[in-house]
Amino acid sequence: MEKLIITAAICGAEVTKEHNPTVPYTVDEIVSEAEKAYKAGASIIHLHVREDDGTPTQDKNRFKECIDGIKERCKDVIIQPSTGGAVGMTNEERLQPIYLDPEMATLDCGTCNFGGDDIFVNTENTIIEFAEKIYGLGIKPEIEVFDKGMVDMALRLYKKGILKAPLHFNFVLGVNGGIAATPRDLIYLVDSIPDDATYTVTGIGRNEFNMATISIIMGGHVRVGYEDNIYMKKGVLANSNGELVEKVVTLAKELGREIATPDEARKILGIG
Ligand code: KMH
Ligand code: ZN
Repeated sequence: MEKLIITAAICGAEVTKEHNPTVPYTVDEIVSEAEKAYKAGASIIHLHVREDDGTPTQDKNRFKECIDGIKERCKDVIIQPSTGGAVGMTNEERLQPIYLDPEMATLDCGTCNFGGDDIFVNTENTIIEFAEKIYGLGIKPEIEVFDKGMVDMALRLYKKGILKAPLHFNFVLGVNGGIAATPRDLIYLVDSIPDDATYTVTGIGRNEFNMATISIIMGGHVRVGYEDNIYMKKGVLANSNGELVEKVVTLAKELGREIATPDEARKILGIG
């Protein structure tokens, strides 16, 4: 089986220090959390950034400071800025980090409820605009899927030539408003994508490690990190993103799956 690519989503836009005091806000904290995740075995850093007070931002300069710091301490890691940002941001705001020459960027392929009154809006025209800009800059998109209809949207745009093979998906299961984190629903998503596509699996909250385990067994890849879950197990907060990555490495080793280096991840994903 292909080696396992581990993505660390170290920060996100929603989780705060009130949830877990080690959630990173400052540039130093973000760089340090990225380094811990990288040293533990992550080959991709999925990156959101914050102001010092924790406010999510897509500011290009703030992204540049964080990306420069991460590149200095994690020489070969793949950096994947978010173009999702936080609920309520404009498209222009969200797109800023793609102009920093990253290797990857996210491409959210549909609209969904995001808990409470929040709606994460991605109209068809937004998806097309983002896709054209991302491919236009030679960046590999990771197609973010929160519900099955988003796979179908991606496949429609693929047939039209707007998305290009090989497609790489991130299946996010367990968002309050998206597809449930069940083995059945994960298999449904995996069965719906082309044979030459790759996928990673993100289980939200308490679903993080059971979804990761299923993906390790099925030949998919895994994303973990504070964006998605702040606990090592029920009632035990993680001390760092590195600890969450370490747990996936342990699971993978127990299940006989080797971990991909960043360069091996590039080959698997067709980057560069
Ligand atoms: N923060 C969510 C509203 C992405 O990174 O592309 C969107 C998100 C997806 O996190
Ligand atoms: Zn994200």
